[in-house]
Amino acid sequence: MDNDVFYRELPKVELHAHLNGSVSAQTIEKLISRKPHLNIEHSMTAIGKGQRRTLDECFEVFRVIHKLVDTEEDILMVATDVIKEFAADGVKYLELRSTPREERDTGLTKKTYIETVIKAIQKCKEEGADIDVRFLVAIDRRNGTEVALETVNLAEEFMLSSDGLVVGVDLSGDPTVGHGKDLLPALQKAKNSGLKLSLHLSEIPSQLDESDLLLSLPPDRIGHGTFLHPEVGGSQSLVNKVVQKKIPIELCLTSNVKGNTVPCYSKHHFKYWYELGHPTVICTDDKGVFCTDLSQEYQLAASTFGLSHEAVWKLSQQAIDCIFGPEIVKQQLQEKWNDLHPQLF
Ligand code: 6MZ
Repeated sequence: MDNDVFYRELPKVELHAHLNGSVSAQTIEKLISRKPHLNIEHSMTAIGKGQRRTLDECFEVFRVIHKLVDTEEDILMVATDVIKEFAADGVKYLELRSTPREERDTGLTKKTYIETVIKAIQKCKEEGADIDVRFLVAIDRRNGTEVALETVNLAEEFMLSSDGLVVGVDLSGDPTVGHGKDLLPALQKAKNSGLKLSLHLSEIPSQLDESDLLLSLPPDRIGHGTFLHPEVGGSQSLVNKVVQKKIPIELCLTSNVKGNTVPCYSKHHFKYWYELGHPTVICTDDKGVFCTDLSQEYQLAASTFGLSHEAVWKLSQQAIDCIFGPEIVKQQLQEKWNDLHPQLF
């Protein structure tokens, strides 16, 4: 089987995808044509092949995309397109995450924001897309204690009313801004109410205290964890906590290379955690901004670290254990993987 076809056909689980970072070039074009007065060009919303930016510059890109996505209609289109694109890439289970925003000019509220994402998920299901989608409500770390609590309250409300579609909370945003200690009460509240937690941890150096504090919750999954291990200035005690609690790590190779937090693919911390035998899940982070897709991320991991097709299969199958969806969904996904295995090998 052709190598590209193998990766496309490989059934995959995507657990770390920010909605507005995942908007494809085609959808950006549609948004630009809706809002020509903004004078936004596609080059301002994506980081192309071979290009690298600082994390700061990446966050500027998100601000541009947010200007383009500021109505319910935009969110419905963006979320529907993103879900269908993941499905077309062979993703069978997707956990999307997004930060609810309010926009005074358009009347968008945080509540209608979440409702609209849920509507998009239901619409894709009704239209027969071969993908199970769940939603994580994101807390932007720069907004502090009060907003974090408000976000968790909303997430709790939707966990009860969304037919199981809202399954957790994400902590993300510019890692140079704010401190986890201010967000701890909100995260603890979310956990107590049964929401799962996926937290961006140690995405940049010098967050060791914060990571130690947040690991005490503990989170159910870690995003990036780039600087947790001692080889890059982290600590053995942090690694021990992650390993003892078996907390899966979501790893996004291209995002970290293009955002300049790792020097090159071969130095990516995938190697460290994979060799430890620790549960790692390959993800895209922001497939639109970083111009990638999940098939390509698996292929890059395999070619960089010499993984066989069997090893890649195991990696994609092992991701099923790390989802926040219920046990029954895990069983259904395992069956799907078992059915598809003979077609690939
Ligand atoms: C931290 C990130 C991120 O929420 O508007 N986001 N947070 N590190 C990253 N690494 C590159 N990539 C994306 O999607 C965009 C938002 O997701 C978070 C940021 O808060 C960004 O504003 P939503 O759908």
